[in-house]
Amino acid sequence: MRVMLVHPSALMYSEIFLRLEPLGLERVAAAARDAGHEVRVVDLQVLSRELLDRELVSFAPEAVGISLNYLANIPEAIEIAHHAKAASPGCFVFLGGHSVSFIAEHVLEQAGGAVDAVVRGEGEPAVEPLLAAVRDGGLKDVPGVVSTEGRGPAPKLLDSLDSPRPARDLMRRRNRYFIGELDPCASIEFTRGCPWDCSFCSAWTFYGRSYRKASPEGAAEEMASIREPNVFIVDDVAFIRPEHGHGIAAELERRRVRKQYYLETRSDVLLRNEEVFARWTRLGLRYMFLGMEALDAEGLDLYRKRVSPDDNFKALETARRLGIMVAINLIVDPAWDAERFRLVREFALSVPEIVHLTVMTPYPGTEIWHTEARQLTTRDYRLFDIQHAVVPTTLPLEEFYRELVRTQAVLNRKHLGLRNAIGAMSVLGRNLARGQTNFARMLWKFGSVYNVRRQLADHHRPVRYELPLPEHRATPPGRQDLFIHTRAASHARPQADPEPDGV
Ligand code: B12
Ligand code: SF4
Repeated sequence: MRVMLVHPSALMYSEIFLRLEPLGLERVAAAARDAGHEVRVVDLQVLSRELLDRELVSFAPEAVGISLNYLANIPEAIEIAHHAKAASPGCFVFLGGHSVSFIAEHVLEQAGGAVDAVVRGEGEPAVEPLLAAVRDGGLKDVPGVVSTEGRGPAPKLLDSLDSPRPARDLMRRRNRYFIGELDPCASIEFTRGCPWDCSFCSAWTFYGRSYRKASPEGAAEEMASIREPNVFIVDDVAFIRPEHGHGIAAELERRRVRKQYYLETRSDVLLRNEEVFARWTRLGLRYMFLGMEALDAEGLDLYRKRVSPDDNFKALETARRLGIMVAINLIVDPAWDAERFRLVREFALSVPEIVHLTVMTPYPGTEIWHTEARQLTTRDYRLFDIQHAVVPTTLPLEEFYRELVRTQAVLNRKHLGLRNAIGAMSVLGRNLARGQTNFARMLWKFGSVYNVRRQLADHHRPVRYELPLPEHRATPPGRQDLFIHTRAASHARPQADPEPDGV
């Protein structure tokens, strides 16, 4: 069967800093190809809409799958689905990915016949039986699939992360993937899932709090096959298990693989496993994203982060000592007043790290969705990108955005201050010499993306598709009710103790 897989365009507010390869879609592409299908991938983060429209006609796909990790992309995906049906009559259109898994039935209905099925959970084990059912019938028996025939059996977890390898060879314009000065940059996955349970996050609910690891040999072999000199490790929390981090490092050392790396982890993991991170700096680890989320114990408790402010600050010292450049994330509470923003600016200017701000946003699949969703001020999918306020702000909205943009601008100026600008210029020179322009574009884009008028105007666009509200319940749902993958339904056994204290 001719299968076309599509990733929607990048969200403007994240495109400033990064644009990365859609690893999940590449793995689904590999699984479909392994099942004997002819597969083409169109990533609208780096390819034009005109190209997609042309290829929908010239390739005439019999099935079109669209990736929906991000809620904000849902209206665009529905629009692409309508277009695919018109351009390639009779083609079967399906959606899959993180966000759509939590609201599958709703999106299916909203698409008004343009979408035939939604895959909940991991795509690799679902795609072969799904495409077979498209040909032979029996959609309602495919695990993880929701269609007009109803909801199929519970989704299955992949047996092993070692295969299928992402179909990187199917991607075009790979030189457009970058993160900051790591330009160009590929991505890789060492582990899947997270054993913690932060209240604002759906990474743990998607995988039913399971945690799986690729084999060190498999991970190193895949790394060695990557052409790019820079790699983003997509794991939610890197190197939770020190022996796993050491195992991959040993395999990379043996193969003499050297690249520059960017990863995300937690303060307590960095403190506990400092030696692993130190070993990885010798292999090329340069940047680290630490989800600090709040500066005070009260905020950390509220998000159930299970770390103390003290650990967070100790982790920063450790990273500095190791020579790793850290980007810290802080969650902006819509209840913040001007004084609170001022304090954050003061903090951000007092540390050498990059400080990144995201606005607290209840997402389907998170615990806060069930406690906060009833006070949503908007249900426009496009505003659920953690850069807009979707629940009431204490400050009038315009002032809230003024403070937010002012804080973002202070942070941006700090990173592009004279000393950093000189550093940036040398990186820029090196990248331009290699024909890589992503980092250069990033440096000049900030003002056009982050501005109060634009953010406010985003709230006044006509809304065609809206998020559903959580169903009303007398008592809040239990944790298992939030899970997409439940362990009983999985044929792969999670490999780690799911209790954070035990990892
Ligand atoms: C790596 C990552 C990124 C990367 C790469 C994104 C990319 N281009 O793919 C970067 C850093 C760029 C990024 C950015 C953002 N991210 Co992000 N990201 C992740 C992270 C940590 C892992 C995703 C990943 O690659 N996993 C590994 C691959 C193999 O799995 P996967 O992508 O989920 O794919 C599997 C399934 O979803 C499914 N699937 C996926 N696509 C398809 C398609 C079809 C047809 C089918 C059948 C199945 C299918 O099958 C795949 C294989 O099993 C997730 C958290 C998580 N654990 O999921 C957050 C996450 C997806 N991100 C999130 C957010 C909020 C963002 C940002 C909006 C943050 C911001 N404002 O800066 C931006 C927006 C990016 C954009 N669209 O422009 C949220 C999503 C929230 C939501 N409900 O919308 C998540 C869940 C994090 C969280 N803790 O809440 N992100
Ligand atoms: S530790 Fe990170 S990935 Fe895990 S639940 Fe918390 S925020 Fe999500």
